[in-house]
Amino acid sequence: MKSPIRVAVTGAAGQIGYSLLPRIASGSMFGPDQPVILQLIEAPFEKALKALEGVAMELDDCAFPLLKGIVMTSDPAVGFKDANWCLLVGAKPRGPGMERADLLKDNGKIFIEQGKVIDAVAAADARVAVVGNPANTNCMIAASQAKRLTPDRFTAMVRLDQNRAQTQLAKKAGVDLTEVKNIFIYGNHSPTMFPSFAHATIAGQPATSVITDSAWLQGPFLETVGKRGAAIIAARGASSAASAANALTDHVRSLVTPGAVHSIAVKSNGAYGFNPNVWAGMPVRTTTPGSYEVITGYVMDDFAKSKIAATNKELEDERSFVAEMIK
Ligand code: NAX
Repeated sequence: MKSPIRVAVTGAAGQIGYSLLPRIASGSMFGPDQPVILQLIEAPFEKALKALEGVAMELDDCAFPLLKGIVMTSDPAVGFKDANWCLLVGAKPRGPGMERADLLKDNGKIFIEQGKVIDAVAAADARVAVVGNPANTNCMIAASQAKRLTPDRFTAMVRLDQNRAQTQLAKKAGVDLTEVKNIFIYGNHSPTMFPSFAHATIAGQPATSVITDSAWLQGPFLETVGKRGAAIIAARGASSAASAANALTDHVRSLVTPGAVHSIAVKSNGAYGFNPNVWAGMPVRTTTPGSYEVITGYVMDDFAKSKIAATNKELEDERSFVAEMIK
């Protein structure tokens, strides 16, 4: 039996947390032979901490053989202590009448503190995956506080967007989902993201030769993927939770599986024309567990370049809103 790894999860009593924790504890994220200790972090409010107790009771009642311990806390220094993975799901939601800049600043404070504490107390091999929105910029903010952990340790989730895009292409082509490969998400986790359909393949053929309706690819396809979160809120009365938890499971599982090819938001280093100071969705290949290389060399046509320029601009704007905080 391997020794347990420590997985810290913020926002553990939220709706994504509720779907996510059983997946971690059952082995879906780290494999069926990897025991885990869950370190659950919630906001310091009675209601949240009470709800967290209920979640922990349910985890106990699942009798997961891989679950070797549960820590519950509102203190990040306790929650992130020796954590091998830090899954940053908790964030402040946008309230009525709240400007995007205010949301960025409010969440910025949370991610500054969490970035500092993770850098101080997490395990030497710690990896961070950010889900709480605005995910790319929150990730950049957390990474900006780290002196010990290098920026490549900090990734943000665009896998839900990738999964959404994959399904839409499969439906349009009338093929099994598994026939769709190499659909990658570039840029921000927001409606400006760009799912690069021109590099995708369907049953081994270029997606654009299987789906020849380029107006659909450039219009309804991008719109459906980009606005899927809002469509789910309109239908369900609550934001995506099960699919987000599933996507985070995929994000981490791919990152611990050498050879996996997938989309994550990483520090850009200028690839594909992104500002080197923003965290942008990119295609990556996992090298060793927890490490990756950005796949470069995909050639972008003018349409793709204009979409990437727009999502890059949004990321630059978000960075400028919080510039004071990350100095
Ligand atoms: P919920 O509001 O259900 O849960 C969030 C939880 O975080 C709450 O229990 C809250 O008490 C806790 N929290 C707030 N501040 C905290 C802090 N400083 N430390 C620890 N816990 C804290 O939201 P949920 O639906 O679970 O969504 C969580 C986040 O994921 C939101 O920011 C949401 O916008 C974002 N999403 C990101 C997605 C992505 O693809 N990157 C997709 C799904 C989701 O919308």
